[in-house]
Amino acid sequence: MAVRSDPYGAQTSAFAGPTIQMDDPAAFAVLADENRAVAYRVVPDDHPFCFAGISGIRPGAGLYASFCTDLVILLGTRLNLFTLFGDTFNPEAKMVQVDIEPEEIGRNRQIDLPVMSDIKAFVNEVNHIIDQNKNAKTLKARFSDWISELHSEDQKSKDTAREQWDSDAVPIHPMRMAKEVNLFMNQEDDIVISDGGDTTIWLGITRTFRKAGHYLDSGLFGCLGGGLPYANTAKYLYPDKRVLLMTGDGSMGFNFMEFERSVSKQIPIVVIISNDLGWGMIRHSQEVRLGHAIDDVTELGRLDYHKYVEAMGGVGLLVEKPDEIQPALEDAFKSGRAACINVMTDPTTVSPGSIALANIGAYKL
Ligand SMILES: Cc1ncc(C[n+]2csc(CCOP(=O)(O)OP(=O)(O)O)c2C)c(N)n1
Ligand SMILES: [Mg+2]
Repeated sequence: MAVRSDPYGAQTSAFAGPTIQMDDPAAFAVLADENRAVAYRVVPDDHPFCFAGISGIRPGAGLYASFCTDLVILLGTRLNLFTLFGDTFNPEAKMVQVDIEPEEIGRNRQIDLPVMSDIKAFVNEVNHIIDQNKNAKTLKARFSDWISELHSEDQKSKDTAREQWDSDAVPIHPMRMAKEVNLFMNQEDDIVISDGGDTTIWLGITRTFRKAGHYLDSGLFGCLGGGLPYANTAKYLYPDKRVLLMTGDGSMGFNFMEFERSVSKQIPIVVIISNDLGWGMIRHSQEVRLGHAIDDVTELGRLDYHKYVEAMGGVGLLVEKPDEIQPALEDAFKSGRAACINVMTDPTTVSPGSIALANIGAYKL
């Protein structure tokens, strides 16, 4: 059995109350979603039944579970690009779709059991029935082999990715950078925002999501440039929470002057830039699809973003080696001022998102 909970289940009341209780009674394997745009995360990544994203690029057992499962329960989610419109699920699997909006049910794939409901009410009811029938133990036992199988796939997949997370390379591997950010931003209330192409992929496949509403990125439609305004707004609204934006250098350029607002309004956000000298995701997908990049339009060159921020009155830091990342984050947050950490990352590392973009035919040959 695989249950998928989704941030795009905007109809749920995930923000309004406690997260869905899935821990005890039901032997659900919960596949969290890759589409974190509005970050309605309802099941934390460190939940024992959460096996990471299902789009196939996040290390974990999500995709494996999607292929093997015989039952999929979609909770307030849409079958969109990230699941190839439902094709990543076992074609033989029975599909249950729970949604508060009836017109959402049955898009892109035939549904065996449609349920019109708020997903929180639905899951509470399921748990209630399991409690009433006292069959939590039986269910747990029945699915324990499946859960162990998923745990072992999860481990295997993460072991394969470890080389990139642990890379000591200079220029820095952006996945190592994402790992350092993830380690540092380890409090449940930390707000982490992502902007950029490959940068968002590296962070998205690394971040441990702990609480609904605490991770934001540009989501399915991928409109870049919102990161800095998101960060300012988040810190303005929640001054007691740590707010960090990890962004690509290109995306930083869209709204760079918003940094002046962070400084003059005394909004102490920390922005960490993966500076790969260009529009990485575009460059890489061109390389994969066309065999070469169109340099004229994908190269930005080396810009000293940290110095520009200093000139506006903020804190600027330059990082060129992986072990400098943690101290820089420490200094940036300690400063209590708006800060920019300019991290020089490897322009040649190609994210799985760039490969996917090349393969979905974004370029005509
Ligand atoms: C507003 C907007 N313009 C253009 C794009 C197309 N686009 C997707 S990824 C990307 C490259 C982003 O470069 P950068 O922010 O430096 O991140 P990197 O891929 O290098 O990590 C671009 C231009 C977009 N998604 N949104
Ligand atoms: Mg870039």
